[in-house]
Amino acid sequence: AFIQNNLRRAMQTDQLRLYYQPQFSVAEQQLTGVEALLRWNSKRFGWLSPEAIVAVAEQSDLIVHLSEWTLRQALQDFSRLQPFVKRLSVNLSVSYLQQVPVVAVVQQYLAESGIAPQCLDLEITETVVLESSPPLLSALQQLRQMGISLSIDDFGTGYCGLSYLKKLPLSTVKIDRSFLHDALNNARYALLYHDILQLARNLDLRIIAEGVETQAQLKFLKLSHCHEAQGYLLAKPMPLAQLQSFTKAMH
Ligand code: G
Ligand code: G
Ligand code: MN
Ligand code: NA
Repeated sequence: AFIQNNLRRAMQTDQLRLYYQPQFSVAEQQLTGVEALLRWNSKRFGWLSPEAIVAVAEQSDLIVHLSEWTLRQALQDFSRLQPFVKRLSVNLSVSYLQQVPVVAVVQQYLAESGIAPQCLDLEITETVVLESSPPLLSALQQLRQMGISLSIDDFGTGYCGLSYLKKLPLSTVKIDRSFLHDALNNARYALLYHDILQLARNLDLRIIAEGVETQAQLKFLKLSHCHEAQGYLLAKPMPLAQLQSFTKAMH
């Protein structure tokens, strides 16, 4: 409860920040989009990981405020990146999606910011499968029909089978960075990585490789015809002002 109150105050006093990590096409290394990542430099606790912040928020209705703050702030920031950035990804906690009529909220924020739904991508984790209910599935379908894209984050780490890939209205899978790391250390894991890519391709999903840290990994992704890549090798998460210079310099 103590840390919850601190987080509540942090939100009220403008202490939360969004950083942005660029994503690139593997073939040409062109900027394809940016992912918003939550940051909180707490006076009391120092830098806290977004997982920790979200876990605290999920214990109460704070997750609703936090998710909506993030979505609204990211869309507002994104309007300042025009025309250099074409896609914005925002992580949404499944517990938020269960609590709120998310379609109406997203529609409202898009209208406020003047951003086209085709520019917005929402990242959810595989836990959505375990928690999925008919209303949640229907909300995801409506978001897709609006033109918003939906990504599965940390793909492969959720231990929940694969049949959900057909059931959920997904556009993208983001392959967890642990698989890429393993692929370059072990030939059998390299084959596994290829199989994951093939599976996603067969389902017409766009594929983003997470955690690209070395040239060798990037080369592996090129040879494997992976679509997009994100990672420290290409660009680290950065504040909006830095992203603005970064994207201008790329043009
Ligand atoms: O930025 P970093 O790599 O530390 O993020 C760690 C994890 O926290 C990532 O998996 C990311 O998806 C998640 N995360 C970052 N920002 C948010 C956010 O605003 N909301 C939610 N639900 N998760 C986030
Ligand atoms: O949503 P997700 O957890 O995938 O968010 C990406 C997280 O991974 C962020 O917290 C970001 O800081 C981190 N990250 C991004 N690129 C790299 C990378 O190349 N290597 C590692 N280890 N972490 C990364
Ligand atoms: Mn993510
Ligand atoms: Na991830």
